[in-house]
Amino acid sequence: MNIILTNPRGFCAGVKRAILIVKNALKIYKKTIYIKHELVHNQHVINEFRQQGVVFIEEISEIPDYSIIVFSAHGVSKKVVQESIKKKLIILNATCPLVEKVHIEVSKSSKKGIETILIGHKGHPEVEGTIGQYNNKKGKIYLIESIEDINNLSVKNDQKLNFVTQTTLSITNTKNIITTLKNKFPKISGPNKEDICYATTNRQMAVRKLSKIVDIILVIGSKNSSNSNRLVELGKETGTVTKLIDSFVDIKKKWFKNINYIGITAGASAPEILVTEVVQYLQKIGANKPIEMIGIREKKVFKIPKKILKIKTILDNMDKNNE
Ligand code: 0CN
Ligand code: SF4
Repeated sequence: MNIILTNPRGFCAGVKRAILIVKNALKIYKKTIYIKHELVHNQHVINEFRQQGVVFIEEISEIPDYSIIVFSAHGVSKKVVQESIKKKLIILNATCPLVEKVHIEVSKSSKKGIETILIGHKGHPEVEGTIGQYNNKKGKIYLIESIEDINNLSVKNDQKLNFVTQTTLSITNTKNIITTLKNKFPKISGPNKEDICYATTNRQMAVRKLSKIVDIILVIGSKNSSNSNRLVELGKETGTVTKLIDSFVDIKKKWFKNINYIGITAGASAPEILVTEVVQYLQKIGANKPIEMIGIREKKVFKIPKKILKIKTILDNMDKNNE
């Protein structure tokens, strides 16, 4: 059995930034760090932070006034920000800048009262946060998940209409939805392509390439990770057996009967340690040394908020002086 490791895979710039924010917060603050929702949708990451005393919550009302709150990479609604300010919380915003970009667009449309269509998955925290940027009663934000939803959609003014998308959708599905949307509402404006982020795009392109050479694909990612699920869907669409696993523990030996090539990828929130463990497991049951597939090199880095950077620099300098 041969193992092919896809590139790029695993952590994106937004996830790295979110994790760095919490790691620094743990060093800086001596109080409990609360995180609204899972910082990123990965069980391994969440459990590690839990072990360090981080508390995950869903509602701002669950925590005491003056607490420290981190907003997850998926972003929050304006209402959540207002609630946090009202409770005098120290806010550390780990929303990915690429999600923030979509928030700004919706916020602008909201101010102008321009109706907005959001393409995304109902119930996903990013979708809730994005919908929650629209607070103009004169306009409206509509959520659509599929082409069928467009058929049933009627807006008040189709001459002034805008669309945005969730960042972690399927590229091909979304393209089809946007084409249908533009056919129904020719005057609609929106991003040049869509708001799907670079990391989602690159990981999907890599899986498409991978599917041409392997017999089975293992996607490392948690069940609630949208971008990881889109990789599974894509693998299956190409006709390749594709499995979503949280870690090597989920692997079943029977998957590898008559299999020569195993492809491995990881969602944007899955740490590389999980890939290493899967490879080690597969080697233990007879696979060869893994081969890295050539792919796009991602250079994107997002800076952490100045508020954290400043305190961190002061603490680092104090450490140096005490050495
Ligand atoms: O798995 P994630 O935490 O989130 P979704 O793919 O479910 O949106 O990955 C980071 C992405 C973001 C925002
Ligand atoms: Fe940001 Fe994309 Fe990563 Fe989400 S998957 S955190 S939008 S870079």
